Amino acid sequence: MSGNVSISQEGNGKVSRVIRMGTRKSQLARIQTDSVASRLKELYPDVHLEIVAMSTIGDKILDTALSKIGEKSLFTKELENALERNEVDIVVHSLKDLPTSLPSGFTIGAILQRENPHDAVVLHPKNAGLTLDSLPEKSVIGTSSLRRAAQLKKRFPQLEFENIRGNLNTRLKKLDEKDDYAAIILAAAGLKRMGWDNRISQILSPEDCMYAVGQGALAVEVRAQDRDILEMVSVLHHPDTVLRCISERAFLKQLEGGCSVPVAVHTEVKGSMLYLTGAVYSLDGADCLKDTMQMCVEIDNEVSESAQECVHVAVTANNISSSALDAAEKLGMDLANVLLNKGAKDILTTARKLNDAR
Ligand code: DPM
Repeated sequence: MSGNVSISQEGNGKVSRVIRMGTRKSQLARIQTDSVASRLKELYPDVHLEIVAMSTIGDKILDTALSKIGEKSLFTKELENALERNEVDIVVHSLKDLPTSLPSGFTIGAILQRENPHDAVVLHPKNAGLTLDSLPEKSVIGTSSLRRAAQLKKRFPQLEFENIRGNLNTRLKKLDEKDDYAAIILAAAGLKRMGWDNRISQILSPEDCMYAVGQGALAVEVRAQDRDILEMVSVLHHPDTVLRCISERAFLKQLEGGCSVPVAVHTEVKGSMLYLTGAVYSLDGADCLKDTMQMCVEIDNEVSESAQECVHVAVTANNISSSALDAAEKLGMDLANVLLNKGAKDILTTARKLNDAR
């Protein structure tokens, strides 16, 4: 291996490669980066890993709802700048924070096995034992996700929904130390990674709230031209997760949705079948278009030649059957087209306008 990989001389005559991993400074980002680092360390004991922490615009603007900050790829831009300048070689993200198209020069070189992708209810300690069904009427639920609010407003009309911002630590603090929220909604995956499983009082079923595209999966972003690093991280790919997430991302991309639109999904792999349920909502959840489709994603042995490599919704997975990847991407696009034919564009355009005007 050669290319952009730096070499460090360890003084004992041994030469080892140095791989620098960029991360945001938040505790969750650090934990996620460390978990990928330890996987890489197991797989490549000779590699020297360095972790470079930086803050991003998203971390600095803590008081504005995510869906109202115009900047796309809020949490990823500064890290990508560092990748581009060769200051780091690898950046670990929550896949759901990565847009369906990346700026040219970047690709997702690995998608790791998905954690629980569902959303979870975290209660104010005074409400211990209650559920969204049994909380008192007009209880305030904290979430800044248009997707969560839309689905839950429809399902639990007796509750009220308000924005809450900040990283996970800040949100839990706001919940526990004030009396503003009866409960907040967060991804189960983030809570688990932080070691806060014990705060999960309820996991929301798909009937209550479907998850965001890519939720619960970690992604490794690299320079698209960096063959060595791409090959190195590709062994981290979890094939079922990759197929599910490619169909979800293709669905979102075809709808022209960003990371803050009321779009939700649910996917399953059973045998060689991939099932995708996708939905779009008005902000109050009253309008909803939802459908399910499936596709055969049988893994044949025809793995694409790395020379003529293919990228699916910004993901490079040369070690997974290209026909399976193509099928997953087609499934997402087909389902989006079904919803677009039923008027999904109007629902999303109206939702976007109303949200911008708030
Ligand atoms: C995106 C959304 C949120 C994050 C929108 C959504 C939640 C925003 C909010 C795209 N990114 O889910 O509808 O609640 O104000 C984010 C979290 C994780 C990754 C935190 C969370 C951890 C889970 C994971 C923020 N990004 O959703 O509770 O790795 O999937």
